[in-house]
Amino acid sequence: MAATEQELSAVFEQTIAADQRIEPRDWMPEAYRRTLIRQIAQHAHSEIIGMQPEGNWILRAPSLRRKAILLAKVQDEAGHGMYLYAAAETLGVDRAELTEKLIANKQKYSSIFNYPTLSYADVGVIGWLVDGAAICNQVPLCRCSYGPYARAMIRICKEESFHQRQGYELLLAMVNGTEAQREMVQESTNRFWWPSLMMFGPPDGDSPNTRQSMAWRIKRHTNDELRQRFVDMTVPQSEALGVTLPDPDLRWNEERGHYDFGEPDWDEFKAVISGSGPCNAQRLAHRRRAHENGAWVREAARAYAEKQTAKRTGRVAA
Ligand code: BYC
Repeated sequence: MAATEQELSAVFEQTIAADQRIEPRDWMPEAYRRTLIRQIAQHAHSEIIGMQPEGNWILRAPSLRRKAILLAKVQDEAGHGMYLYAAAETLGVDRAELTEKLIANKQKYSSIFNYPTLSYADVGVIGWLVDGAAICNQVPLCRCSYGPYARAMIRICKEESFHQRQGYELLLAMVNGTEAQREMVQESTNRFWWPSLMMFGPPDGDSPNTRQSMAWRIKRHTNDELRQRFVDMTVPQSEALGVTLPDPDLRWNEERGHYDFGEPDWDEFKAVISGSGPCNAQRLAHRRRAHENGAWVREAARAYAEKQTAKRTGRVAA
């Protein structure tokens, strides 16, 4: 006799409570599937759109070495997008459908990529702060309850650590260079600090998804917990670089054993995630153009796959 929905739901809850993984063939509540598709799609889109701000500097990298490093990093982001679209596909969606939703502005991507990259120091600061924030947020996702997402995150996190270090190494070179280079690093840090804090999402009190995602062990920490962890980790790094973080309220709180810090501008955050950030229109237009220009590649790949299948099965391709 087939199990009832109640029995299937009990097995699901037990699996979560025992800290085991839910796999694609397992029964799962529709809302769990929908939440994962939303988060993984948003994450995949972020990796793909995230190629644009840094890609902007590949042709203007100051040396062959810097160009090779930046090329490798941007290529890694494309790879991360691919692993994540593959993880989303295990939930019964198609990556073509997700891309259509992205370019139709129906699915989100990380707010951080709607800010411009105005100087080469931004490449270092993105590695240091943006990839640093990404690591803080993503390491706990390696223990997410959904198997394919958790496994994709393990590899992604290893590569993100390299990205963070390349950013920090670039900044170390710049702060040990000329006064103009040090100023570039400070100016870039001033622009990216607050948007980096916003990457963790709204404050817990305004986060509609956190409670349920924590109960399902998709998220392991709240947005505010991870933001605090990021600040605590980053302040000593800023001191080592000799860079000031643009927050007059930032100070060590002996009692809490954490840094206190100011409130990001949540109105700015809301504007950016609802499409009115400095680069939203530009990022989506670029992605749309790349999708249209790539139509012939998808067509060729499809024709090739059909030919291979026809060869294997002895049928002639239509
Ligand atoms: N930007 O209830 P909440 C990278 C949305 S890629 C835009 O807290 P949740 C990298 C949220 O989707 C980094 N939207 O949501 C790549 C929700 O909207 P909907 C990407 C945001 O899901 C290239 C609403 O606000 N990382 O590192 O529980 C180069 C309410 O929020 C943002 C990931 O995607 C935001 N910052 O928590 C370099 C990590 N924050 O869908 C680096 C995976 C919130 O209800 N994602 N929203 O309309 C997560 O961990 C979680 O989804 C979040 C948000 C913590 C981001």
